[in-house]
Amino acid sequence: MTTRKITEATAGDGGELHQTASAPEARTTTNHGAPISDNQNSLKAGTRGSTLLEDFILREKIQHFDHERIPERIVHARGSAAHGFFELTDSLAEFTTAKILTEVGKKTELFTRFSTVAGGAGSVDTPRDVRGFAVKFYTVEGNWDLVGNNIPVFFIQDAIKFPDLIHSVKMEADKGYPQAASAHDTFWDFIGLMPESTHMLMWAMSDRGIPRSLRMMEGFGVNTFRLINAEGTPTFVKFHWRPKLGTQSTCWDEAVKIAGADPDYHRRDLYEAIAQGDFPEWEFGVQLFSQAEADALPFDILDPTKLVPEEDHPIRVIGRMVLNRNPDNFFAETEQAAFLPTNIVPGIDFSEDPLLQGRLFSYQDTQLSRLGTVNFHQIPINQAKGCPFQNFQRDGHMQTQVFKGRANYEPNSLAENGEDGGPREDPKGGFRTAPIAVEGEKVRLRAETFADHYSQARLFFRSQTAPEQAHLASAIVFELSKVSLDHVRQRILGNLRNVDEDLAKRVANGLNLPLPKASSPAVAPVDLEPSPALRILGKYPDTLKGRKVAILVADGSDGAVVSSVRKAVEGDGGSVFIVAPKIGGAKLADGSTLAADGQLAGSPSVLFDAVAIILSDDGCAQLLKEGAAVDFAKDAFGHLKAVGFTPQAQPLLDKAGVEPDDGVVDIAQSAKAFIEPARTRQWDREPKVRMLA
Ligand code: HDE
Repeated sequence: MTTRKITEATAGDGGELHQTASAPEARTTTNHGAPISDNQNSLKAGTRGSTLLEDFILREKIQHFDHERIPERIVHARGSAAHGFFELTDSLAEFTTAKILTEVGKKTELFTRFSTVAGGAGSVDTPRDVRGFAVKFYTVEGNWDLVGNNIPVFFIQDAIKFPDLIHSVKMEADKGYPQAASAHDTFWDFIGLMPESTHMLMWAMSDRGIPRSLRMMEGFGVNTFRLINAEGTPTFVKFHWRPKLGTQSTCWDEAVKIAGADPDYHRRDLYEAIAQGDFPEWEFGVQLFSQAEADALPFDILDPTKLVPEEDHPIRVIGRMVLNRNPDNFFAETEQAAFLPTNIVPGIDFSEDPLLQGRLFSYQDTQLSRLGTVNFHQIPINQAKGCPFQNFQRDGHMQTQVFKGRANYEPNSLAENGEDGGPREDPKGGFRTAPIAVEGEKVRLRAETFADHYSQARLFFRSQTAPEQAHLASAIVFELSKVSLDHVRQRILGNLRNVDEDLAKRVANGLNLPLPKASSPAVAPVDLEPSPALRILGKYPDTLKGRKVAILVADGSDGAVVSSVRKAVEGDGGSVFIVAPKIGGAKLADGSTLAADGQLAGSPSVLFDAVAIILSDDGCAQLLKEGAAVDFAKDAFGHLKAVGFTPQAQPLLDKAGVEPDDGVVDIAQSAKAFIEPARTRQWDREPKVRMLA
């Protein structure tokens, strides 16, 4: 009797905050449906006694919790995803029978997951890395997964090298670090010994490796596929995604600081944009090649370390992807999503690209270890939604389908007895592999057409603008400075001489090392016509759309200037984020309070695309004593952002080393004048703030 009273009293501690239910549909139950009376206290032998093994409610709850984690993806573990749709705008009926590529105007549901490659699931969003760009289209002919990257080429030409590549880039086996970073011995050791990786290395070391937002990245199918038309004629195809918001990257110093300020920077950015109805959108395009056109290319279309410049073979835009819904549950959807390059639909087929061929095995296999069952296709995010999925595969772990009848084999004649005989193959509408002729002996060899490893690396480097080349060279200097093995650095420098003599010299200078002999390439590189489409800078129009401008205010700030900046920014498609020393806001000159969206220490300028510093004399005097305010201005300037200011903020700018230039704008005079520089970065400023290689 005493015990019972005390139990009720204990349950009542905080009971006012505690909601209870009596209606069956509202109450908490065990996994097997038994209603739970108390979800706060375990069953004990007396109020101060040991917990009883008999407590099945406690055991079930804890045991389920103990098993909440599943193995993370061995690569691409860190990811963020969203639902959306694909809409075809131009039919490819001439080339394929795939409904998703021929029914103009039709919207197909999809789920897209972006990821980094090297880091674990809990690692930061902004390391220098390749980004995964995986799209699952729920088509009426089954799921089509286009599992691509934000870089159009890959490090290796054959799948058999993939485990070595990944072992080398992940944290070193003995030390368990560095996490999510390629700047260490083993990665550069592997790369130096693998000249075919040089082209992709250029991309990874370029600004593409440190994107500003997942919404501002291009995407590529990388491997060559085939489209098959009604006559059975194959056409090679390469797939492209182009962001409506344009491409944009961070500065390296900025990416490093964002990692501390907001490790979830990209995930939050994607989530918030969609939650606010600012839906990210990409154009979908294809490059198409007949066999004759492919044969005429200077490179092998089956070689995944090569691209085909869009200046030579333009991208035909045929549709768009809009991401318009955040996942309801991160684990159920983003984590359990299983992408498979083998998910293709009738009218699309593989090529013999030896990297793709290996991928066709790997993904199905990895899902078995990650999701633990051959029935992972029944998890809602992986289920075909555009059509039924049915066959005679049965049973297995976590079977959730309840099949009726006894037809679980084929052929069967049960229908003749009036029973349901089950699904049947469809010789006409079913998937058919294109009857491509094959020949040759069984060999472990690579085609000679794969042997030129440097020409396209050179093409990429020489196609970049001057600031992009400087960033690329500086990135290699940074990474090689973290490498401790001199012979590894020497080998890389030797390889770089085959890419571009100037690049090699700049890197050697940056390391303060002599330039070694060039390594001997298997095939001498050739000079190709530069391809401006390989740049980020200038490729898309400058814009404030999807960008965020921080306005720093303190007590005494002029509300009229705040309003005019807000109007100008929002009028140009950007959004505004008010930063103040205290989260409750600042008292403006007119006595009103302006609520803050973020407190200064937690909202450094690295998180924004441009900043406006609107201060009174007193407010500025106070902020001169606040390191976070000085860093706010200093970093914005150092990261080449537009800095708007009121003249009263000048002492803060002086202390932060902000010098006048076209991107430093007096917004008390004109908020509009701030907009043009705010749409981009001030590249001319860079030599003033950073020593680049
Ligand atoms: Fe992957 N890759 N990969 N990969 N990959 C995986 O599958 C693999 C490659 C890519 O958001 C794994 O489900 C091999 C190229 C993305 O869930 C695994 C080879 C490209 C994602 C795997 C490659 C990619 C993965 C790990 C060389 C760009 C994340 C977890 C033959 C075209 C998908 C998983 C998501 C994931 C294997 C090369 C893109 C282990 C063996 C090239 C975007 O199966």
